[in-house]
Amino acid sequence: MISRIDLRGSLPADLRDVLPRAELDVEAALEKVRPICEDVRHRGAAAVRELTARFDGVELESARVPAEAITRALEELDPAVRAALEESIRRARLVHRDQRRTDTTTQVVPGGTVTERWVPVDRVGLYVPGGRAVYPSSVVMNVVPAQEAGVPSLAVASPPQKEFGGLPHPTILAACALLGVDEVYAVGGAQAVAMFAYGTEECRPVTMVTGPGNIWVAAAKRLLKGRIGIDSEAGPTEIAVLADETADPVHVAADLISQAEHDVIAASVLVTTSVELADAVEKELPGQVAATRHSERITEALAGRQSGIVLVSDIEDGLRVVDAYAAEHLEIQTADARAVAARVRNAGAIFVGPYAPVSLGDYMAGSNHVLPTGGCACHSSGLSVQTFLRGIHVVDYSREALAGAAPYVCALADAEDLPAHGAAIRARFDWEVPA
Ligand code: HSO
Ligand code: ZN
Repeated sequence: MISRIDLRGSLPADLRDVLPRAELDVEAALEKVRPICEDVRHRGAAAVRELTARFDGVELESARVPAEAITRALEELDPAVRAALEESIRRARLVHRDQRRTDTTTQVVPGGTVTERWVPVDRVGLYVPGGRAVYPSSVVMNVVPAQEAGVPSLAVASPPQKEFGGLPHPTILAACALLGVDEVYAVGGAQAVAMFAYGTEECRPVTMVTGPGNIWVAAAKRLLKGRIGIDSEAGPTEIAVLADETADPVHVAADLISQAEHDVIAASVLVTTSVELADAVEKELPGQVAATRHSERITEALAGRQSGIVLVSDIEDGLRVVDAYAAEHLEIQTADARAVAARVRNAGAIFVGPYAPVSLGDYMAGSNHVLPTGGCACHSSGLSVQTFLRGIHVVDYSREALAGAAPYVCALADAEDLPAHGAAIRARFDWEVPA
């Protein structure tokens, strides 16, 4: 059901060659998405309406979801789900509030300061997928950091669903209501990203688009990046577990299965020093998979070449392997898990010890679940308050402070053959460079 890679003995020089990984071909979708984006750019709301009829089979007079529909979705939400979402929002707010940054002022020389001022982007468009993956938890994970960053304007777009009268999925609307988001559009796919980027008669343009989506959404984000800011491109979900003989195979198997549940191309990787644990997990998987609802999807994900059990000689090698893999989610289930976790350098999020499964992080840990996939954790972080902030340097120098810098500026300007740069300084001192 899951393949094995034996790396006991010496590790290969480039571990990434032997570690399994799936890739999405976003490039190929770019050409299909380009005319859609152009159409929305030139014809605005009319184009959005026609594309929605074509792709979603829904005729809508307006893409904007009426306020009553959002309120009603919350009223009709299962109280247990409402309580869970409220608690998820509360915990996420605690963590993300602490990520806020304060401005810093550095005195570089007497009379010369640089202040770094943190300013949120003006307006964010959040894309929320419809169809099979209806994740109100992802609405929480995107909206909370934007709100805590102080983003003044936030709009959500999610595909219209035929079975809900052309509105986005009701749990998505209810999550928006709980978060205080009242600007919601029933638009999906590339046309939603284009609507946000260019704006239409119905929707003001945004400065940044975040949120997961299918390949068309990813392609539209890549195409329009620059005009708008985007978060990192979210690929299929990944879990890696670094475990030794102290780990419980029942828990390890359950955690591997939990993320395989997302997608047939989701990745579940166990890295272990213990052959006994590997055997026990392998023995445990079929029963647990058979007992769960999405067993077909999970079986395909576990059997795929992106998943596997990797055997290593010791924890040192295990750490090398998980660092090379740079998983979106990494669980540490070893003796002294905290100490091992502290040594990990590359992971989107780290889950320490037996009582911090990834599912906790998906919903209720307070951490963010929008994390770098595909190995991008070696250079990027997950969604946070920082994603929505810009640090603006404010330079404030007195005449004396500029005089002190003048000879240096002029010397470097001459060295770069940019004499007008030096002249801009000298003009302030009657064309003399101060001594
Ligand atoms: N594990 C997914 C997030 C998620 N799980 C949403 C359940 N719902 C990517 O981090
Ligand atoms: Zn998940």
